[in-house]
Amino acid sequence: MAQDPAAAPLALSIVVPVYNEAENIAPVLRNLAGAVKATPYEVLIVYDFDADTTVPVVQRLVPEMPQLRLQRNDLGRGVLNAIRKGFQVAKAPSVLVMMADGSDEPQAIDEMLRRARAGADVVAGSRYVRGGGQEGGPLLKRTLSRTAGLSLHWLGRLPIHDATSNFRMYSRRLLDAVTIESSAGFELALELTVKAQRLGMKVDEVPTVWHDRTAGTSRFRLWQWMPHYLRWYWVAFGFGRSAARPAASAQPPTQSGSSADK
Ligand SMILES: Nc1nc2c(ncn2[C@@H]2O[C@H](COP(=O)(O)OP(=O)(O)O)[C@@H](O)[C@H]2O)c(=O)[nH]1
Ligand SMILES: [Mg+2]
Repeated sequence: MAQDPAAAPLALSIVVPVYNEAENIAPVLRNLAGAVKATPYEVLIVYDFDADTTVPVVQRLVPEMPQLRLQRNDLGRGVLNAIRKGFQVAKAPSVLVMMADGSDEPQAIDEMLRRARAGADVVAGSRYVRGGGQEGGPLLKRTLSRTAGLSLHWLGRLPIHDATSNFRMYSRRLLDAVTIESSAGFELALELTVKAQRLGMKVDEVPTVWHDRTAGTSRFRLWQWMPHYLRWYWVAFGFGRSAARPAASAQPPTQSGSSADK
């Protein structure tokens, strides 16, 4: 899958936040490279600290996969800041977030990009539709995620069925239009989806199966992050502090964007 990243404008940036994923990263990247036909693309591996075990493994893979770029997250530790850093440096008009632990199926990416090119500003990898699914993971997390996704779809008029999966493609247009207010972990996907919907942008989905990791440990903090998810859940229903207020004051200093996140 050798390609010259300088040869043509990038079609897609893939942001992969990593935390000590030495055991997982090589098969995940090889699987990705084998699956994605949409070229050219870049893969941004975003790590928090130099001693992260993922880094040397990725360095060894670069000759084989020139589209890999190691990116140090200098916005503060944690997966949210790593993804924000990826958004800052991503160069393509479509930006996909994908995990490094094998949970996401790269076979869906080409179809996600087709939907993005057809005008969708958010394309979710969706577990709660025909052809999608979820394998493994804590029962409570799975149940809450499914309940949130399906209730937002059937009661909250969100056009997609999975509101919280972070395997999601965003348009640069959306990333430039919103001010990210998330402050915890993976609530970001819900925030961006709700804001895209409120901006009148198109939100679409592609079925995918999510697989729990087989190596390493999850750093998902269900109880700690739950209130953050709930905030965006209520905003989606039109309750709570509205995302329509000018958000410039909530803008982290490092984040680019305007206050157009109505
Ligand atoms: N940069 C960075 N990445 C992280 C951090 N925590 C988790 N990740 C990455 O985020 C992805 C999903 O994390 P994981 O803990 O498996 O969450 P889960 O899949 O929801 O259980 C993986 O690619 C992790 O390596 C962190 O603190 N910093
Ligand atoms: Mg995981």
